[in-house]
Amino acid sequence: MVQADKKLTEPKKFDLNNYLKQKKVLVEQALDSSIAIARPEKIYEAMRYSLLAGGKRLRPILCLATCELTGGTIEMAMPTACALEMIHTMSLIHDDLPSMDNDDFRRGKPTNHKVYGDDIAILAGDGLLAYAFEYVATQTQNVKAENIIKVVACLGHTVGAAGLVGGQVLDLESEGKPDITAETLSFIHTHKTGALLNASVVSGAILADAQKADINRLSNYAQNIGLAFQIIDDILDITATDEQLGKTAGKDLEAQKATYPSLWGLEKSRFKAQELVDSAIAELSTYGAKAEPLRAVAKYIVTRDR
Ligand code: GRG
Repeated sequence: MVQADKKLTEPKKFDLNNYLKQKKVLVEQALDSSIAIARPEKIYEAMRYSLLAGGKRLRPILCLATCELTGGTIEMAMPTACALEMIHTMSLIHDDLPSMDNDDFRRGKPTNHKVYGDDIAILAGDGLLAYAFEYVATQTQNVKAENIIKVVACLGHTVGAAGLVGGQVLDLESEGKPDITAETLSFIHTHKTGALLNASVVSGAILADAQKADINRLSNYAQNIGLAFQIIDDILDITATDEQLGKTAGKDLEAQKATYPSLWGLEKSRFKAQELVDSAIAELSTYGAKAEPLRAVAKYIVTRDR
């Protein structure tokens, strides 16, 4: 009897797997209807090939979760959530090109340039990038115009030289230099990986018209999970299989890239990632049960195996 009472009064544990699964279905449906095939068919097919190839959809899910946490709705955030995935996908297409990381597999499928050729892969990336901005500007509803403009500015800042592009340039320059400093490594990853995760969280809050203090707190959360995400990415490149990752594992070692495990070793890297996730979760202390999705996503980032 006591046992049964306890079960009734205990708060229900948040089911992250179910949450991620449900949100992923919503995002996949929205992405599928975001781009129709038109003339010239080849470019639309190439854009859809990579955009609909799967992936964890972490960036759109973070945007939706943050918008809901700060009082907005899924509908308000979905166009931006799709745009974040378009930007992420275009960065993967360009990153995989022979002139960059030269990868043959991504998300368990041949990379875009392997299927369509380098020329179309570059253009598919460009097409997705341009469409991401058009999509936010034309499809966002029930959000103040000034907040839509803020999101567009945030995305522009995030993809450009102050964000992904800058991080990628320093990453390319650091190849074959396994002795780069922790400071340079941190610069690369806060720009290459952290910036888009930060924009995912911040844009969700902007769309919900959140207060500045909330946006700052949530941005701190995002910066912490961003770095943790990259540390785990570096660890998985060593410990996971090609099948788990959907791409060739062990590429960092082959390219003589400095990584967190090469600087700190595997054990310290795992410890640091956990510390960052704890700090991220601490930023959510004022939100109570409403922030369970963001807490669970933070925990997932260090426990994921792909
Ligand atoms: C943005 C204009 C513009 C150009 C791109 C190529 C480039 C400049 C930047 C590289 C960015 C990049 C590929 C960063 C790596 C980020 C990363 C850790 C990707 C893996 O993300 P997951 O694990 O992948 O979320 P899935 O497939 O699950 O979505």
